[in-house]
Amino acid sequence: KELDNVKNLKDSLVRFMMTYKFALDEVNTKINILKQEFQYADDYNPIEHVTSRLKSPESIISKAYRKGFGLTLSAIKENIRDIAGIRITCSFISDIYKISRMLQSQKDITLIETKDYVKNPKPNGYRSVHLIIQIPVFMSDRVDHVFVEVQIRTIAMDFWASLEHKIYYKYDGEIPSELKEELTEAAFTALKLDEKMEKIHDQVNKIKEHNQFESSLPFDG
Ligand code: 0O2
Repeated sequence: KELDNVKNLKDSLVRFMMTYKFALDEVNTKINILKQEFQYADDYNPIEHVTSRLKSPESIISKAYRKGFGLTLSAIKENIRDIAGIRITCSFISDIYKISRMLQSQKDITLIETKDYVKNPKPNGYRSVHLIIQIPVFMSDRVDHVFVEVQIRTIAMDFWASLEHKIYYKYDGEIPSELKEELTEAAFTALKLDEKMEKIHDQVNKIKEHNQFESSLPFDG
């Protein structure tokens, strides 16, 4: 009976998932607009790349089991807020906050939660800013308010996280302690690199501002 329930739930989930796909499409469009506008207006685009994914029905069900939520669509809809996930990779730490502010200021986006693992990294060294947002999806007969998880990180943070993620799955979550230590050290190196790059970025901006100021001065008679 339990297996039948899981199968029925899985079928309904396929339809349920469509709303999340539409929500992803909407947020992807928003990010694309920001990206193109940055390029035109600033000649500098802080968004390096964007990826998105829908959580598979299998991993939604296993998360619901693991967290002890009821196996109903409404319980899943309310409690699992990373079914639609978007990851934005940018160049500098300051860009993370710039992008985060821009998304939050859009009228149809409701910010539900911010997890700032850049200011408060996880013990293993994981850094990123996670926003749980909610956006309206207009269907033919209703408006659904859908949760989307937006992860914003630098290239260095992304490099570290993708390797750590692979290792985590390879060892089924039980990373040997020596490797764990090395990963935490690597996270620290990535942090130092981000800080160094931010400093250089600031210096370049100052030089640019100075040159713009100089060239705006009237010619000496
Ligand atoms: P995937 O394959 O990227 O979707 P949860 O961890 O989901 O039970 P919560 O509070 O929702 O609980 O998690 P949180 O802290 O917001 O982080 C969820 C997602 O952030 C993960 O999704 C990862 O994408 C990323 N993440 C968080 N911590 C780490 C980490 O230590 N290392 C790496 N590489 N990624 C991390 P999923 O579903 O685990 O994976």
